[in-house]
Amino acid sequence: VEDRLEWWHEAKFGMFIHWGVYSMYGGVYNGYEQAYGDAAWIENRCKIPVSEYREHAKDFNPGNYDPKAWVKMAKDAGMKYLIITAKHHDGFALFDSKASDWDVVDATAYGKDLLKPLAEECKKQGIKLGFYYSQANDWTNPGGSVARRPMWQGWPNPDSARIDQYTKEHDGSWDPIQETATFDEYIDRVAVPQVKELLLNYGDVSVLWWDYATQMKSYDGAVKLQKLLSMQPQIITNDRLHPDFPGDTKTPEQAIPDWDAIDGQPWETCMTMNNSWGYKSFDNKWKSSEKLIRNLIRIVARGGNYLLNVGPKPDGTFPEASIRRLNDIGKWMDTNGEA
Ligand code: FUL
Repeated sequence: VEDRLEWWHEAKFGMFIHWGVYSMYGGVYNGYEQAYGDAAWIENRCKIPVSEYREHAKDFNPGNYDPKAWVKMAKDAGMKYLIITAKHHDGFALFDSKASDWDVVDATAYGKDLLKPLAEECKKQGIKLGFYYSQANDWTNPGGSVARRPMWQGWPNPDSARIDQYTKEHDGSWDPIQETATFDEYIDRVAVPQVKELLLNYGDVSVLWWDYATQMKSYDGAVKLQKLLSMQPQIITNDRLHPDFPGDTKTPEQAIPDWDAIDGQPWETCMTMNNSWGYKSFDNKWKSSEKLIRNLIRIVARGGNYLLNVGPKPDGTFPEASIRRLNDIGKWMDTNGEA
C-alpha cells in the first residue's frame, strides 16, 4: 500500500477538471441564473427533460480545446496530477464509449474522444492522470441514481410544484425515461463497461475518483466496480464508491480538516476557486490567489493533498480568472515550492 501511494503523497497538489454538457449552460437555464450551488447540477436542479438536454448537447463543439495548454498550466502551477470528469452526474461521457450513445462521439457536433489527447499530453509532459467517474448518479442513462432535490428556488417554472411532487414519488427522477431500467441494469450496461473502457484505453490511470457513496444503491455493483481496478494494479481510489468501501483516500470537500480530525488515512481536500465545480458564467466569488496559496500551505502542513478545481468553458478554454490564479500560484511555487 505504501508504495502505491508514495507518488501521491509526494505530489501534494493536483488539478480537478469539471467539464461536460452542463458547461454549455454556464449556470443559466432559459434566462434564469441559478443563484447558488454547482452549475454541474443544472440538469437535475432545473429538471431539464432528458430529451431536451440531449438535444442541447448536439451543439457541444469545443473548438478551442487545447489539452497541451491545459496540462502545461497545471504543471506550471506546480500540480503533479490531474483528475477530469470522465462522466459526471449528467451521465455524459467525455470519451468514446461503446456502452452508451450518450457520449461525446455520438451525441455532439465535436464527435471526437476528449480524453485520448489529454491522456497523451499527460504522458508527454510527465503528469499523472486520473478519472472522476460518477458511478451512482446518472441522470440521463436509464437506471442511474437520481439525487432527490427540489427544483431550484426562484427558477420560475409554472409547473414546479407538480414536478417536485413527481420527483418525490419517483425516487428523484423527473423524467419517465430515467426509470426505464433498474439500477443494477444500469451498472451492468453502462458503469461496468465504461469503467473498463477507461481503464483499458487511456494508458496508465493513476486515480479513479468515484462519486458519490450514499447514492450507490447496489452493494454488488460496488463489488463489480471495485474488482475492475485490478486492471490497473497501481491505481489509487477514493472513499466515494459505496459506504462499505473506504478506498485509499478520504475526500473532504470544500474544507480543510482540523488537526484532531486527521486519523492517519490519506486525505485530499477538493475545492473550487469560485463556488461552482462546473463553469458558471456569472459566479464572481473567486478566492484570491493568496487565499489559495495559504490553503495549499495549511493542507500540506497537515499532511493532506489539495485538488483544486477548474471548470472549463464550453469552447474548451479555462476561465480567465482561473488562469490568473494558476499563474500566481506558479510564481509562488517558483520561489517557494520544492522542485
Ligand atoms: C460532489 C458532486 O456532486 C459535485 O458536483 C462535485 O463533483 C464534487 C467534487 O463532488 O459530490
